[in-house]
Amino acid sequence: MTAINDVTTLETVGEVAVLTLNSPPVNALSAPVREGINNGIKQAMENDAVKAIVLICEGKTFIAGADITEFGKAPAGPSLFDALNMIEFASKPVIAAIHGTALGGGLEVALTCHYRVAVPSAKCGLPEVNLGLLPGAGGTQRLPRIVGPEKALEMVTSGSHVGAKKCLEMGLVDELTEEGKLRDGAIAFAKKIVAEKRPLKRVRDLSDKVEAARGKPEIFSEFRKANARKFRGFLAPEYNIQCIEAAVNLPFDEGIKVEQKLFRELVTGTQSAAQRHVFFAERQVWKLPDVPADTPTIPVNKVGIIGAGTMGGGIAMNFLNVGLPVTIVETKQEALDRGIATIRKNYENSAKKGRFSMEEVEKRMGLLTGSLEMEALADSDLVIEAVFENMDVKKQVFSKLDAIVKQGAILATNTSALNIDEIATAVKRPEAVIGLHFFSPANVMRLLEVVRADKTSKPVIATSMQLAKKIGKIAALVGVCPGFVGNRILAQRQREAQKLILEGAMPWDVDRVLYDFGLPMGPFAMSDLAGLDIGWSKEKSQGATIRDVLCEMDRRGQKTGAGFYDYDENRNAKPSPVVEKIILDFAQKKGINRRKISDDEILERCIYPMINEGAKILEEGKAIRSSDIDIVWINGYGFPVYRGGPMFYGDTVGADKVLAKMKEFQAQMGDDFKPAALLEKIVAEGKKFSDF
Ligand code: TC6
Repeated sequence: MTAINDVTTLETVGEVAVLTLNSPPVNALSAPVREGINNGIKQAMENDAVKAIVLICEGKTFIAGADITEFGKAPAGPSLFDALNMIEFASKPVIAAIHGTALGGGLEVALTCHYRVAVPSAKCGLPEVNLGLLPGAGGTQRLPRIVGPEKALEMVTSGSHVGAKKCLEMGLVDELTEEGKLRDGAIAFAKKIVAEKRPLKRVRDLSDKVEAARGKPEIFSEFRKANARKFRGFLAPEYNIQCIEAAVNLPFDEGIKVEQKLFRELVTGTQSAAQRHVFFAERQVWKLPDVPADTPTIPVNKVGIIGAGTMGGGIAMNFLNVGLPVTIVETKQEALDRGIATIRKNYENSAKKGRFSMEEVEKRMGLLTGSLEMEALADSDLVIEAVFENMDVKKQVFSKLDAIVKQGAILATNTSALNIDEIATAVKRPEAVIGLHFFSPANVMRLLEVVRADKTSKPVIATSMQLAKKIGKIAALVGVCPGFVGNRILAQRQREAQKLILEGAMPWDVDRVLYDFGLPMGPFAMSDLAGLDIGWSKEKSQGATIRDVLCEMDRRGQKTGAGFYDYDENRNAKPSPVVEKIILDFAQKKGINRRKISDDEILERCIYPMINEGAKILEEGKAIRSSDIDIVWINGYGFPVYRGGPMFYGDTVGADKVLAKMKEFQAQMGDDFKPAALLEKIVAEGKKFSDF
């Protein structure tokens, strides 16, 4: 065996050379890996005894793609194209042996090989679109030549991972080998190719599938139309589509030129930078500086939930979904029955949509027990309280739990606003108390804010994070403060949105600007959806806000057919002349001189105070890092991924510009816009939010 470099070895087994890459964690195509491929293939070519070459990886996976950390830096070592040419134009067959995942540049390497074998558990995909990119190493030109443009469009714009068996059917893989015996299987395959004198199969030379699609532009126009909603705001899906179009309409080398040009545009643009930031942020968020990975965790085999309302029921489903038994406690039989029936209905709806079988519904429901007695939670390892948002009620619940639930269990609250340190004073074991703030609908939304109180123990934190992963959430560890991270930042935007409609904008102006920015909906459409009367009571209403006035008129949102907007029978929203008049009258009564407000001002007033609040949260240590705040806002509130979250967006705009605007607004409108000390510091030191 010869070492080609630190990450590559070359070994000859009879007439087959085995080129092995070993660059943990995922064999990404870093400069040494590219060099290893390049020089390894060259050496194997120069050895006359070698008749075929197997390219295989050590560790958990085949090449998982380009090294994402290299994007944006000066190129070093041989280019990926040098290495690919070395493979594709080799005069001896090169066989990719795939296990784990062949992704992005990894699959592109495999596509330049003359043959591909894989174990049944392997997966292939071109997920570049999720990084705001396209497969820029020939992937968009080679893939449709094997699988046809329709399947290629689906793969490159979804970034989905396709299982080996499916790959075999599509022709992406030539043969499956026995699981765990990839090396032997690939060598045997190589020998067979040599013995049968099979010709070198270069994907670039295949033309039947792309030629068949030539002159059928409807393939692309229909695909664009069908996916317009999904792709809204993102550049990369459209660029990927254009590359597949080029593969269909142009000769291979011309298509490669289009691919390279569009790749360069994407890789140097802000969207891809944002999406790469999110890729790393999603991995960083699990790393807790003072709760190391080896912190002991508490085995959680039984979960208790208090409250069978929308929130409690949704939370319960998360655990039932992964096979954990749940006991749900309510005070009244009727409420309990209703809660359990809703869970069943949700599952049955999923089964009807084909997500799983009716047996699965019964299996999950079989794990659920209802009770009217808190004593039923005595042997739970984790109890989550999801009752009415009232401090006294919560404290009573916790004090009761303290007397009932076994020692060592985690006592969690799903509060979205109350002080968890205070809740913890109701028990004799405050170290067991933590906030698990689920977002509604709790069985759907990916975000979980794990709220660490003053006395929460590290095993309780570590267990909560581990459980979050198990139930498929993305969890951010945050500290106790009003609204925690997500809602605290939201409050800034809501305040400005309300002020803006009094000062001169209309709800639909504000909503349009934020929708165009990339949010799923604006604040007023959101209020209408949620119901304007959440937290509102007729008795206490004094007509002091626009909301009060609307609720008093029974304009309580979509459910009453009117709120900030008017709705038709299909719940389509229309700007409301009634609301316009209410707003104008209200502003007049308050002596506000309405003025024309520009779209820029709407955006800056809604978003910059959010960034500023994020800086305050960081300076108070309520979030570990700025990218955690981005994770919260992307996964809990639909902040556009292609803007990287509010803090990354702050860096895109420039902290100095954000600060200057905050100061300008502060001078005009007061201390709602007072810059955070950390914002001032970031600008003074020429730093970025992402440095914190
Ligand atoms: C491309 O190929 C473009 C080509 C155009 C031609 C130029 N680079 O996810 P995990 C790190 S674009 C650098 O926790 P898993 C990751 O940050 C690329 N680093 O593991 C983490 O580091 P940490 C297209 C990478 O087993 C560690 O590896 N490819 C890369 O849950 C472990 O990762 C993709 O988009 C990378 N490419 O999942 C695939 N990939 O430990 C991206 C991972 O310091 N990768 N790391 O935090 C994945 O989808 C997954 O990592 C996985 C493994 C499925 C390969």
